[in-house]
Amino acid sequence: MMLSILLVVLLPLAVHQSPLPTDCSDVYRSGSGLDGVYTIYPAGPTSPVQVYCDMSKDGIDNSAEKWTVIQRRQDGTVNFYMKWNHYKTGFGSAAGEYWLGLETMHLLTQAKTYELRVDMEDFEGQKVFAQYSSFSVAPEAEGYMLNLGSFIKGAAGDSLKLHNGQKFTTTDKDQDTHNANCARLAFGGFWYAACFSANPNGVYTWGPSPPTAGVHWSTFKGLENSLKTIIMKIRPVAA
Ligand SMILES: [Ca+2]
Repeated sequence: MMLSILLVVLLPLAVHQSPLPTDCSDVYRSGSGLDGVYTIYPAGPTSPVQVYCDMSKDGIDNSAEKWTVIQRRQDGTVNFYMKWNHYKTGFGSAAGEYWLGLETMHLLTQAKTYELRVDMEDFEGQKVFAQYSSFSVAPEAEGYMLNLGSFIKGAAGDSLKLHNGQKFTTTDKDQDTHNANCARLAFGGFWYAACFSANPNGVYTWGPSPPTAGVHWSTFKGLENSLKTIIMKIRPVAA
């Protein structure tokens, strides 16, 4: 008796809800045009994920760009020297530094075709970016392999080419092409080859000559200078 009453009350509510947003472009479509933290549902209503939406206007027609931030470093407050399970499920805070999680990245990028933009800044205030035509992450059974389209534009240059087609490696899961474990050598977790030309998840270091591998984008600042900020963000490719 109790159950049937509940069903009568709850079902009409569920039916009339608008579709849950799967990414920041859906959030924007539902009427929220401001930068900030939002909840998305890449795997349906039981799996909410907090994410930062970069709704900044572009310089062309002043339309919002609706980027879903998947990785952000800016102040060293979050430890990125983490194990497989953390990189799989995500860590940090969507309001600050974080890693969205490989499983969520996979779910998002199997549902839509996304492009990738990587924004970065050095400690002298120079800002550059690198943009790629497509970005997707394979399922866990395929090692969360990175599938990257072509480098389109950006003064940062293409430091991800080496990492395209690589599986993800952490300190406790070596899937790179080096004899040793690149996550241990580079103090991070990434789609390492043997080992890297970009190291966005390295140890946050204040500027030059890091004692260990820092936050690097070799075609921008070489491997001697750690970056002040690096942000990886994705959005659906316009149909
Ligand atoms: Ca290895």
